Amino acid sequence: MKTTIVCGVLGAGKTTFLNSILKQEKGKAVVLVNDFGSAGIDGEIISVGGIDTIELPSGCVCCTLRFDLITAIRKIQEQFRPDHLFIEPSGVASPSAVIDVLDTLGIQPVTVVGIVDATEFIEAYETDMYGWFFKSQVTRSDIILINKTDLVDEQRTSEIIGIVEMLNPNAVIVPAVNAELDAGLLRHDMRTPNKEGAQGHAFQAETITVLLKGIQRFDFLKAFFERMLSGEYGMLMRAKALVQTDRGPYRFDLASKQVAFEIFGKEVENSRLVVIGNDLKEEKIRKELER
Ligand SMILES: Nc1nc2c(ncn2[C@@H]2O[C@H](COP(=O)(O)OP(=O)(O)OP(=O)(O)O)[C@@H](O)[C@H]2O)c(=O)[nH]1
Ligand SMILES: [Mg+2]
Repeated sequence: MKTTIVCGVLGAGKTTFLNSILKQEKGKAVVLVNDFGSAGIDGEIISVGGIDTIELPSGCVCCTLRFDLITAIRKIQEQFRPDHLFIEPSGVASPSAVIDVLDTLGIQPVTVVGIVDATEFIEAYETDMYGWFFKSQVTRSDIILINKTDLVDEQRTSEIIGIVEMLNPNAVIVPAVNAELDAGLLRHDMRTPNKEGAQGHAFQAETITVLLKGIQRFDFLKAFFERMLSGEYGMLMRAKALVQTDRGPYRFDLASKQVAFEIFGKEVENSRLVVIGNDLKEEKIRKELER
């Protein structure tokens, strides 16, 4: 079983990458997601494409979930016997912990794809806003996608490539839009040896999950997502939702200080929204949504 680990900060484009690469996959693929308080949103987004998707409970693979991860991978091997396992750890995890687990289980070959969000990479790098695991996502990756290059100019993309090259001279670096990668590049003979060892992570963020009852008004939710950008609900890093609205099933995203929404491929039974950030105004958020 070959394994691809997809890492990158909150909202960088990991799930987008999976959806795109899975379309090119010829063998049997299974996806394991460990999302940061996502209430199963990523799992549902991926499985709508017909791919078997297993969710690890909310938490972080590099801290409390090591045992769960081992159990889940063993189960996947027995139950599905996939040719290719894709793992999307939460955006606040270092790939090292996952690589460690795969080593322990004797699983190879393993490729790590790191997704960099071009709109915030330089700020995150210069201010060290995510702590050490952010650099570790770059230094431990074999392929690095500089994603969302449609939202920055060429000069910015070149600057990012320069920094990424310096941090990881061995990686294959690919600028991308919508995390598109030619699957041919996903060779599994490119792992660089693990010099770093697993560490805990220092990043902290709050997460709020809101369950939305009944059919929601599309216009209201769109406006709510736009208001979230203004800072009135706290320091938001990421929000996402799957919602059954009066215009049908919709997926809403807030990432890279942008709001996006698109129609979702199937009816949403349990409409839900996840907000991740700091100093979140939970009461205000709930009051407005749980009316
Ligand atoms: N403009 C633009 N938007 C993108 C690009 N790639 C992804 N997005 C959007 O960014 C948002 C987040 O993408 P996801 O793929 O869900 O990101 P993620 O890394 O899986 O997010 P988490 O799992 O929550 O950490 C979605 O609205 C995507 O459509 C890109 O290249 N350009
Ligand atoms: Mg995701």
